[in-house]
This record gives sequence, structure tokens and C-alpha cells, in this order.
Amino acid sequence: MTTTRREMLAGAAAGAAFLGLAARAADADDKKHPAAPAPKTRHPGGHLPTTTLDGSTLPYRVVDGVKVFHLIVEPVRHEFAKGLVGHCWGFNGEVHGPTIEAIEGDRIRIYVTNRLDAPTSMHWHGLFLPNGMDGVGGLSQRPIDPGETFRYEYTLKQHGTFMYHSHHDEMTQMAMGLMGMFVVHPREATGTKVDHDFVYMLSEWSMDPGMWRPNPNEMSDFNILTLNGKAFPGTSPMVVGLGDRVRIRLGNLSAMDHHPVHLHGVAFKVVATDGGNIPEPGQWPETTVLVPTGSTRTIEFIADNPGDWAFHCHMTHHVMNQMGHNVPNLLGVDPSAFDTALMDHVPEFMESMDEAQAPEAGQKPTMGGMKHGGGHAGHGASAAKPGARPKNGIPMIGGDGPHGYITMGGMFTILKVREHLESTKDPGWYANTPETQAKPATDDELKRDGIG
Ligand SMILES: [Cu+2]
Repeated sequence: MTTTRREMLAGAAAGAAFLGLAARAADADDKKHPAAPAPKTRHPGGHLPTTTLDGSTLPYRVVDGVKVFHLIVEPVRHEFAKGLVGHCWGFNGEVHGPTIEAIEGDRIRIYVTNRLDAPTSMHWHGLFLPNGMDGVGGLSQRPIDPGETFRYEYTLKQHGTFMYHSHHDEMTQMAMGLMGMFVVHPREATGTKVDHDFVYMLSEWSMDPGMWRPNPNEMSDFNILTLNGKAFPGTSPMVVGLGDRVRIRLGNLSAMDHHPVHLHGVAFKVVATDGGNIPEPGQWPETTVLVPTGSTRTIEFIADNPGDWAFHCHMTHHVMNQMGHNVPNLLGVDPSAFDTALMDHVPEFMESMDEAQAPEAGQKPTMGGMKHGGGHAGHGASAAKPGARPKNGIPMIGGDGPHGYITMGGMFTILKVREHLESTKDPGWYANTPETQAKPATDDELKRDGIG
């Protein structure tokens, strides 16, 4: 039933070599730098292959002029971030499915093999195709039973950013991860030539701490928000050169939420949706793009400002991990007496709360609000042992940063713009010059400017 990631990659590598994907497959296990792709050569139409950070692109072979793809729907053990694994459903060993990439005018044939214990079907979101290929279970086809392989075949009549997802028992199957991105490039070079073409699927999950199975019954209190299936600090950065023209394609198949995705440091234009290109007079500058569920938005900008720039959903609860919301408001309350009292009774729980709230000692947010460098209220003689936290869980916020830890989680990653770019590997942190770095004001400065 289960194919290991390594077996899948080995199988895919042979077919992928001509696509230049072998190098990407080879270091796919190195999740720190999964992006490092083979040198990108433009296709004849002038476009670059896309980059699906923390994911991959689906290999294909050409048979009698038809591009043939194979999606295998199966259970996948998926890591959202270090320390949090979900027993999900995915494609070809991955969550979400690999990005399908083709060119307008291509005839494509996609085989979908069902290795789940449940029937499924596959819908090609936004694509103009014959009705019988649309993949809506019960409406346009009968479901694909366990063990069966269905063939979908059609000609790509448009270009743009689309998606694919289960359209059978959607609520359950999409909550388990059955979705992926589908990019169709224009046959002729149109629009702008970009230097980077990133693809992101936005989605949301319900993963109770200590549980391994996403909960499809959740309707509103989702607690893991992901970019390409990863929650910060599990997300890889986008790495680009100063002055590069960058395209980011965002698709949202979250169950119940829209995501206003915000980029720091630059402004961008929304150039396309899954309905087509937006004519230039209809494009205006933005720093946040709302991506409604069931849609795609494509943005473009010139990365003209060097640094490490946050890229994230602006819903503040969507940049948290595994947060419980049924808690009273303790902001401003000194919780130390409460903590100490609880410590005597449930030391392991308290210790796990400690760890779940922040990874680093000395910089812990408390139930009474965020502290910096203050540490948690003293627990006295802690009886808790290391490892007392739930087996499968991650801190609500926090990834290592150059100035302490970054108080974000979930749908958050970093755009790294560098003057000199040698590869798309993570270049480390941006070094701001002292005069461009915010820091404590000096007495002289305060006096000079009359700040009391
Ligand atoms: Cu959001």
C-alpha cells in the first residue's frame, strides 16, 4: 500500500531526467534546501519551469506526441514542520501532489491510480475540457474505486495557473491533502519574462496536538496553515537576486478560509487569476492579495529591495501553529501562582506547554502575553522530564531568526533578496548595515529629538 518516498523518487528519476528534475529529486530529502533545482533553461516559448518549494514537479513522458502523466493517490506520512507528522493522503508519496506543468496546446493524458481504501475522483480546476473529463464524482464520472486507474485526456486550450483536487467526498479528501497545482505556460512568449516562477498551494488542517491524523470534521478552528504543505518554521525561503523579476502563483484550496497574502519590502501587481490574465489597465499595485478559497492569484514584481522579507497570510491566527482557542483572556495577568499550582499536579503537561509555546529558553511567550528575554514564570523545582510534551506537536510560533526567534508560524515564509546570488540555496540571514538596523535609541538621540 505504501510506497516510500525514496522508491517513488527513484522511479520518477528515470522519467524525469530529460526534464532536468533528477537533481531536484536527488536532494528532495534535504528539506532544508529542497528548492535547489537544476539550472533552469527557458522553454521554446520563452518561459521558465516553475519552482514548487518543499514540493516537486510531476515528471512525464511523451507517447506519440501526447504528454503522459501518472498520479498515484495514496496514504502519505507527511511532515508539516520538524516535530509534526500527519498521516495524510497525497500523490506519488507527497503532500500536496506534485505540480503538473505543461504548455498551451499540449495534448495531455493523466492516469490516476487510487491506492486509498476509499473511492476518489480527480477534478482539473479552471481548465476548459470535455465535460466527461471534469472529474466530479457522480456527476461527470463514477468514482475511481480502490485499486483502479482512470485515464483523463484532453488538450490544453488556455494558459495560466490552475489546480487539481479530489472531487469525491471532497470535505474529507481535501482535508486529508488531496490537491495540487497545475500550471500551463503560453505556447508563444507573451507578457513579461520572469527570472523566478514560484508556485504555492495554500491549505489548512486540523491537527490536534498528539494526534497523527488530520481531522476532516473541523469546520472553523483550523490549527495548521500551510504553504505547499509546510507550516513555518518548516517552510523553505524563496531566494532571488536583486533586480530579478519574480512571479508567484498562489492557489487556495483551504476548506473554509480565504488568505490575504502579504509581501514585505516591495509592491506587486496581480496579473492573473484562474479565470485568465488580467488586462494591464486592470492591474493595480498591491502589497496584499486576497486569495479566496477555490481560486488562484498570480502576482509579479521586481525584487528591487535587498533583505529578508516576510511573506505570509495576514490573518494573525493563520500564522500560528496548533493553537487552542478555547482559553480565557489572560493578557496582563500574572500567571505565576496559577502555573505553580498546576505544576504540582500536572508537571508533564506544564512542561509540554512550556515547550509548545516557544522553542528557546529565556524568550517565552506566556499565557499573560509575550515577553522578551523574561522567561516563563518560575516553576520552582520542575519534576518534568525532557520529552514530556505530546509526541507529535510543534511550537505555536517560532523559528530561528538572526535577532532571536521569529514570532510567527503557519502560513509564513521568507523572500530573500540578495545582491549577489550564486545559487537558490538558502544564503543565510541578511546582514543589515548598522545605520539601517533598528536598535535601542541612545540617550544622545533621545535628547537631540526631545523624546521624554
Ligand atoms: Cu490565512
